[in-house]
Amino acid sequence: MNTPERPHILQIGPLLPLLETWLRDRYVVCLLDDAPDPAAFLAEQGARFTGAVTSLFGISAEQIAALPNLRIISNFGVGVDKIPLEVTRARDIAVGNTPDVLNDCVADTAFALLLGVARATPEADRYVRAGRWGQPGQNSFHLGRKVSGARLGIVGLGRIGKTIARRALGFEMDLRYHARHPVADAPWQYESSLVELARWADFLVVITAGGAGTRHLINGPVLDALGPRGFLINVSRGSVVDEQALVRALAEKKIAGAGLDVFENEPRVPAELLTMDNVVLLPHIASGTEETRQAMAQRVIDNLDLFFAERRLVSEAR
Ligand code: NAP
Ligand code: 8YV
Repeated sequence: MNTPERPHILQIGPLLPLLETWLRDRYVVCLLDDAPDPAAFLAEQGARFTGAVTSLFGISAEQIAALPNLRIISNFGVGVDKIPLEVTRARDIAVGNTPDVLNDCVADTAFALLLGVARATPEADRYVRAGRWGQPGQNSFHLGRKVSGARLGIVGLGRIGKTIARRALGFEMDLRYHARHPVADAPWQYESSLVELARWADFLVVITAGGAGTRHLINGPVLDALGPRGFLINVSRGSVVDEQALVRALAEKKIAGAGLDVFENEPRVPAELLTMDNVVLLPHIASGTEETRQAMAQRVIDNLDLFFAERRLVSEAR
């Protein structure tokens, strides 16, 4: 008896090795990067793929157009700003993502950045490693800023924003938030004006969705309002912050510092930031723990398996 052929999946960009193994155990997987001429490959072979898996690389409208039988895109990540949803909707292509399983780790990373920049822990670490501690003629390490009890403004009170808010309770922080709409069950004060939230906050943590709707939400006026004693933390998408305005604000000491996990042109980081001690820089690792990445990989698989079995997803991005 013939067994039905397994669905063909187009893999866009490298993935967690464990996920690559799981995918190949279940499906016929083809890595687009292996093709010497990806566009020619898609033109010739695109019709055989019913599924695609991607992550931060996304998938372009042109690539989708070259996949006439595509039914599902399973994204390794909750943010789907690199997937053209207007195109997938028009073609009735399902888009799966990985919400909730990463809330804890992204919230933890927001606090790692917040504490890192306020207490200057990376800079202090460099000071110790350089043998400067206790050296004659060296001043003692400069004082940091107190986090416990400080004012935290959260921009985007979604799944991760709420998790960050709960972490802030442990630090007895005073909390307000901004989003386009107040959140019905949130006990914290809603601020309809982002500039006013920035003016109030000691720490402004950005955790909105990315994409066109939030591009450069954090701009010059918001940074001016945050002021010379305010810190910016970004764990959402680089596109949400006007990076040139941020570099200027840091260089001119218009804000106190920044903790950044994401950048406008990753993996490129503006050269000016590399020499600033009041900036903590991470290579987009907010969800990057063994536990969370494995849970995200499982969700990528579950979304595919459920879709091919029952035309449903565990978590669908809309
Ligand atoms: P979510 O539950 O959909 O929350 C998104 C929040 O953003 C909502 O509160 C939404 O509220 C707000 N928002 C959307 N557009 C806005 C706008 N124009 N102005 C102000 N607020 C706006 O998403 P989530 O699961 O918390 O994830 C949030 C994002 O974090 C993801 O989309 C992803 O880009 C990013 N992320 C980054 C990492 C990382 O590794 N650094 C990891 C995971 C996720 P309203 O609709 O009321 O405006
Ligand atoms: C990345 C993220 O997907 O979930 C998101 O939106 O940005 C991250 O979890 C992850 O780093 C994979 O590249």
